Amino acid sequence: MHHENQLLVIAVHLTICSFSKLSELRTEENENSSPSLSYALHCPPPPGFNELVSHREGEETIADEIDGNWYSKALELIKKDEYNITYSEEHGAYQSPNRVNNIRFIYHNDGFTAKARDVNETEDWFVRLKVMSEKLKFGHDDEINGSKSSIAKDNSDNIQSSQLTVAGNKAWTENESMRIDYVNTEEGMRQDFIVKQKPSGKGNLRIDFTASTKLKMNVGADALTFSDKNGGVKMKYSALKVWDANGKPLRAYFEKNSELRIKNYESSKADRSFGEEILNSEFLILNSFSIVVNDADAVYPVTIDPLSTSPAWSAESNQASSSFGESVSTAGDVNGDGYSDVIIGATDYDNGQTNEGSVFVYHGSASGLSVVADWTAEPNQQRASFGSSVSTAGDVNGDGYSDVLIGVLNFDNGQINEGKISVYYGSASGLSAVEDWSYEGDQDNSWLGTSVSTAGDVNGDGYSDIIAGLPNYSGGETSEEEP
Ligand SMILES: [Ca+2]
Ligand SMILES: [Ca+2]
Ligand SMILES: [Ca+2]
Ligand SMILES: [Ca+2]
Repeated sequence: MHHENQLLVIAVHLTICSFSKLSELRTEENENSSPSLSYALHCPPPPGFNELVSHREGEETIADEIDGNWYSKALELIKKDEYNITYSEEHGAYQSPNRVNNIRFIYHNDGFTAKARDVNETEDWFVRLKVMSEKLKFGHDDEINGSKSSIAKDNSDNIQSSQLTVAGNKAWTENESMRIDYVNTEEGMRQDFIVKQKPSGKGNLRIDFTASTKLKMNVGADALTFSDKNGGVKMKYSALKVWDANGKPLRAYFEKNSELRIKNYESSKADRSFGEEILNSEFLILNSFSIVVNDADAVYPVTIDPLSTSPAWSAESNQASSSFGESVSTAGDVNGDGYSDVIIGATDYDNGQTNEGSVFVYHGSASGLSVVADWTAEPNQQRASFGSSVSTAGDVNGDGYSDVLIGVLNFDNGQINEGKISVYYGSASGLSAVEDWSYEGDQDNSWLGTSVSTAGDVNGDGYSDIIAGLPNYSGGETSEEEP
């Protein structure tokens, strides 16, 4: 099999169906010397799928039955949902990507870690921001400088032991003295400290923090910036706004306390899982700083509200936020209610893994399509490009419910960027939570799943077949699995 312009055909066994190998076909229209791979799923014939829409590179066609208004609304919601804070089993922490700022925030009870959303050779930094000391330490200047123990006593219930609660793009943690709110939006990640009661003593209200990082922390009155050795600002902790219970603005500023360099720092296991391993030759800098608030005439509670952003990235941010590399198709009728459903692939969607991709299915109804997805799936593999192509599969298992095909262009499982196609079966309640059938490229850079579609009945045996593009397949025998 050394001819480049072949349509490679493989018969794959699927337990509930029967199979036979399809004959090899030559395709005239195969441009770019790109063979395609066709998988035959020999199943009972699908109910008719004339409504197939395929969205290929260079084509912006959306089927007539997929309303353009609905589509743009659904995409807007997908983009917004990416800012949600979700628990990552893999990393054992809550996290949220922030595409516009190219930051991933990891949430802890006592603060957060910011790092590049897309970690690579040039974007590999982190800042771990923490409310200082074993106990939440805040109070007035004179107490900080005088008897520190009295402040600790005021806050016996420390913030580190309180639970982080998460809803959508918000998270919060709270004890008797303070509440910390997090809100992740395109604007940046906002962290609000709500100090419930006025600490005893005189002088300014002061909250102490540490910032551990390899970056250089620069302290200005109204901003902290963290920059690399070339002076490029990676993260900015700024837009410090403070107000009291009546909404009255209070004067506040950042103040640097000390800087401690730690050589041969070993990061914790949890930190390492986020790629925060620090080379032995490098220093970890433990910066200490305070937010100081003039609360002389303030009515408590007082809210302290800094914003975390990355100014360096903002030029490209709009572009970065505008595209996931979407693919869209009718999904057939995956829940058998008589209404056509729609499938959208967001190839670069980030839900814990950079550009893993995600797929969203929307059930049709008498009142049309909801912009809230009824079904989603994701690969939990960095840069897998799940949803690189999406399509109805017809009804490959003959149960009367439409099934869907999902291409996973850059999927790795033994081979790098081998790609995969996945099939999820429909049911009365919609698509399965986990894939029911899949096939891998099994060759480095074969990128199986560039395109997927139902082929109808290619060999006339009465069963629905699948075609999956395999742009870079090369070499001898195709792998064949036969019953
Ligand atoms: Ca339906
Ligand atoms: Ca994920
Ligand atoms: Ca089915
Ligand atoms: Ca493989």
